[in-house]
Parts: sequence; structure tokens; C-alpha cells
Amino acid sequence: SELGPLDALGRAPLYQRLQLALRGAIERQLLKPEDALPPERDLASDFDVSRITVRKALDGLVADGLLTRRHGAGTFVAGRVEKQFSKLTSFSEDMASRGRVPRSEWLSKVESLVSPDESLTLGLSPGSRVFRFSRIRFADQMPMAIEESTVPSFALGSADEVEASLYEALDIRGHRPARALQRLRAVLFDAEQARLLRIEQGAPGLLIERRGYLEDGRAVEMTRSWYRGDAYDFVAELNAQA
Ligand code: 16G
Repeated sequence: SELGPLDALGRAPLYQRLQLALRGAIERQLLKPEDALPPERDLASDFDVSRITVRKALDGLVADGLLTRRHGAGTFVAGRVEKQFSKLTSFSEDMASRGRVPRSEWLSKVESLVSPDESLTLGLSPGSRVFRFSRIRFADQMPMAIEESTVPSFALGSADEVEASLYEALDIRGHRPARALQRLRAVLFDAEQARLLRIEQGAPGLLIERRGYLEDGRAVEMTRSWYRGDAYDFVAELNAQA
């Protein structure tokens, strides 16, 4: 195989050596983002290992986010996601429009008394109630971002109304934001964030803070999203002002 023999990769278990070979191929761009991997049976015969070993190696790389499986289409090298910085879309919509399956792992979903920070940001009086949502957001099996949202209590009936998509739940209530402000900042992931995103501590990321407003000017969302720096490109169209 053009990736080289596995016995050159030391004495680790075969599946780990296969993972090392595939990681190397992705790093050296022999396999590029969005490339399809050869079928498992071809990998097995190329590397002279069993299909169980191939499956185990690929499962691990999928879990790490290096590869992604598309139902009925096979296994692909995960690509970076290009996100329009100037469109008021939701994570679920962003992923679906790229043929990736959006998924969330909930960290918490609660109703609570507004914090001073939230009350200033959302323009709520002290003593107001809010819903707080915290989750890890996935594209297929790849963890893409950690997201914390606060929504004023008028916007939803209960925290449980939010299942797969916050914007869908807000939309049903007629409270989907009509405009938003966003701030983007570079961050380095701490140990806990790195564990949740399955990347290395200290890896670079992007913190995006969005404040969403209704047509009538009321704030309806304050969300902080910590996006993996290795998975995202933010793009915007710029126009010269007359
Ligand atoms: C995006 C938004 C976030 C919003 C979420 C809703 C950015 C930077 N942030 O992640 O503010 O709350 O989408 O997604 O784009 P959902 O409807 O899929 O829950």
C-alpha cells in the first residue's frame, strides 16, 4: 500500500498501527478532506489485516472526528465546515445544508433566576427567570462546538420544548431572532473543554457570542459557542459602501 507497511509502525496492536498510518496519510494530505476512504475489505487486503481490525481502527478515528460516516455512502475524511458569518442560521440548519447530521449531547437544560451578566446582556430586570441550555454539538459523529444559551422565560413555555433545535422551538413560539449581533474571539481550550470536544488541551478555538433580537427589539437569545478551530472556516461577503 502507498501508506507503507504496518510493521514499520512498532509493536502497538494492529488496529492502532492502522490508525497511525491513516492519521499520517491525512496529515500528509495523501487523504484530503472529503475524500472517500477505500472500502473496508480493500483496506483489509491492502494492509493484510482482518476486517474486524479495520472496523476497529475506523471506529476510533470516527470517534475522534478525523473520519465521518455517511449512511449508505461510506467513510470520508472529515472536512472543515465553512460557515457564513453574516447569515442568521442555526447550527442544525448549517449542518443539514452540508449533508451532515446535526446532533446534540445535552450537558444541562434548566430554568433559573437570571444572573447579573445575563440580565445586563438580555436587558431583563433582576429577578426575571430564564432558560439555560448547555450542550455539545456534533456533525455526524464529530464534536464541533460547546454551546451555552440563555433565553428569557417569555420566549418558551418550558425548557423541555427545546429538543434537537433551539431555533425550531423559538420559531414555533414565534420568537425566532430576526437579527443578531456577534462577537468572535480566539481561545485556547482548557482541559475540560478539550475532553468534551475530544481534542488536545490548549488547542485553538473560536468563541462566538451571539445576541439575538426579535423584530420589536427584545433580546431573545444570548449564546456562547466554543467552536473547534480545526473544523471551521468563517466566511463573509463584504461590500464596499457607497
Ligand atoms: C448557532 C448559533 C447559536 C444558536 C444555535 C441554534 C452561531 C455562532 N451560533 O450555533 O447562537 O443558538 O445556532 O442552533 O452560529 P439550533 O437551532 O440547532 O439549536
